[in-house]
Amino acid sequence: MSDPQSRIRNFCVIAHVDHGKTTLSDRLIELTGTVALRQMREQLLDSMELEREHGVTIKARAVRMAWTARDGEVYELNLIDTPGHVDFNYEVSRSLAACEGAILLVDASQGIEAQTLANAYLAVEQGLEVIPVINKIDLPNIALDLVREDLRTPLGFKDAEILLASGKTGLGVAEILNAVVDRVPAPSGDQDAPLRALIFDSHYDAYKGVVAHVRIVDGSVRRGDRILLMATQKEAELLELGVFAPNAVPIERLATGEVGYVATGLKTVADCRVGDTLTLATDPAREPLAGYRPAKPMVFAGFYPVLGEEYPALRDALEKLRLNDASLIYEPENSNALGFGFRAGFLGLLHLDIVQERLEREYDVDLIATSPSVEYRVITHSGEIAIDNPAKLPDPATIVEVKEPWMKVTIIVPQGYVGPIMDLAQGKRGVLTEMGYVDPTRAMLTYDMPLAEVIVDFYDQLKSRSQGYASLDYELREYRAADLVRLDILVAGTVVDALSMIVHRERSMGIGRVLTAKLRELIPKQMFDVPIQAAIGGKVIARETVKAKRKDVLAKCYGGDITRKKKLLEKQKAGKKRMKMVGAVEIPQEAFLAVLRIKED
Ligand SMILES: Nc1nc2c(ncn2[C@@H]2O[C@H](COP(=O)(O)OP(=O)(O)OP(=O)(O)O)[C@@H](O)[C@H]2O)c(=O)[nH]1
Ligand SMILES: [Mg+2]
Repeated sequence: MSDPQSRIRNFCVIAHVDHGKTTLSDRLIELTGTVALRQMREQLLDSMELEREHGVTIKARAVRMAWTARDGEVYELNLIDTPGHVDFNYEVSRSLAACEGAILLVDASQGIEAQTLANAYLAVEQGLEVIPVINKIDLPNIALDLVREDLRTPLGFKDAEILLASGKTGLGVAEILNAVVDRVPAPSGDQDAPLRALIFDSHYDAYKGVVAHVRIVDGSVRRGDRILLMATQKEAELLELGVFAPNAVPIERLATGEVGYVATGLKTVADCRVGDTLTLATDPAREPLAGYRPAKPMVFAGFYPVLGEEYPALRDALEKLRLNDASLIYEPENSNALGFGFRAGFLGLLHLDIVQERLEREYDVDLIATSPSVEYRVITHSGEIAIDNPAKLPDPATIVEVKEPWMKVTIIVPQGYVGPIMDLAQGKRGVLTEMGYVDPTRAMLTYDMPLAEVIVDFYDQLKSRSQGYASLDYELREYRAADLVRLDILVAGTVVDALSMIVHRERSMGIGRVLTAKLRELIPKQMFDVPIQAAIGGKVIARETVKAKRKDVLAKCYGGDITRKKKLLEKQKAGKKRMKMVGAVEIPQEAFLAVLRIKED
């Protein structure tokens, strides 16, 4: 028998969103007999309620499988299913660091898309063996030759390397497992060296504390070992370690090259960071592993409890959630309108939505989210500062220059839609930098575009103008100076800091007008007239008024129908949940997000 380490294969499944990673993982899990058939369900690895509802993977998930290869030996395969959405790219890059190989899936009916390229490049950069697989070949009317062309030209694969499969019917799945065994190298770590394990993910368990998901790079670890976290210098005794199959199954020992989990018993996030190296306290490694670059949040928003007394609950919830989400960052923030809350940073708008939903569902806190903002770099006479909350933009007199983030935006779109997409990009201050073709039917456009424009309904517009066919990827290019000013909103004469935004001076008038009009619709009538004003540097540029209400709600009911009355009151109560009293005026959640729905015309 060969040495066990030579029979380990660590690989992940990467692709554009919806190209079938999780469904294919189901088939891999089934064919290897990892889960009993009666316990199988579709998209097994999307175990979070939110993932199942949205049909989208949010978290990378690891699974250990056993596979008897053509040489008759049993191999230990560690699979990581990754998310495809651009916001969760950090999950992908961390997963890649735990693997020697990657299966790159391409939907046969779509061809390669923006995220296919982005993820493939990531895998190649990290030195992984990439196995290209054309998936969903059960679908009718597919043009396999075009998809092969996609994989040949932009990505440089050879026809002979490309596998065909269907995660739906199971076709080609055994070939994929065999290719993993044949093409992906075994892990190369040193069994006799001191333990070095890379923490690529973590979650929190009420009983076991912080559970670190690890890839053992060198050495091995056993139950009962005393471990040391190299970055934080925290020690802990391992009460449990194990593998994901895909549920946690305790085992006695994890050896070089293996993927599994260790329960640290630690109670605070900061002690056991994703990217840190775990070693033995009794025989520590000298050098930690390279780890990861920290996640780079792109959009920021304030989270405030609807009820002030829920602040501690929100703080606890964020802390716990942070354990399951290495890319979430936050710090306390104080708003004169909304009170005590947090400013949190996200990888994108979907990430923001997901975090908000998880906080409300899993931790049962009601919160108000302010409109998302990007991070600005402000050069003042006394130095440079980063501003992620528009309300904090300093006095214009002290500002030399304001810079905003610009992205490199890649769009893949069928030729027929190139015109409308170019119009859209130009309207968003986009500058075309490159135009090429991925195959004879589809163009690839590269733009430089301000992130602030990308986050305001660019994706939705892109989809609607291309009938769903365009795909999008973006990454930070650089910070560029622009003529930016702070637009303040006054409700009943008081500045509501949570509604402030940073806008282009040229467009500030238009935005001020649209925003005040929008707010007039969204802010419910009060017992008195409520003026809503937009101002720049104290100068009012737009004004609307919410007229005082005349009748109370019940006046709408005819007769004495009590159930109807009740319903109406209940509805009103539910609506209230998402309201915040600002001075004497109630402002609903939607008002804080109105900024996102601004369309000037
Ligand atoms: N016809 C067909 N449909 C498939 C196949 N594989 C997946 N699908 C469908 O494609 C959709 C997306 O599948 P998922 O497995 O969730 O895709 P994913 O790549 O994991 O998606 P994300 O994790 O959100 O990026 C689902 O509606 C699946 O039922 C296949 O081989 N054939
Ligand atoms: Mg998935």
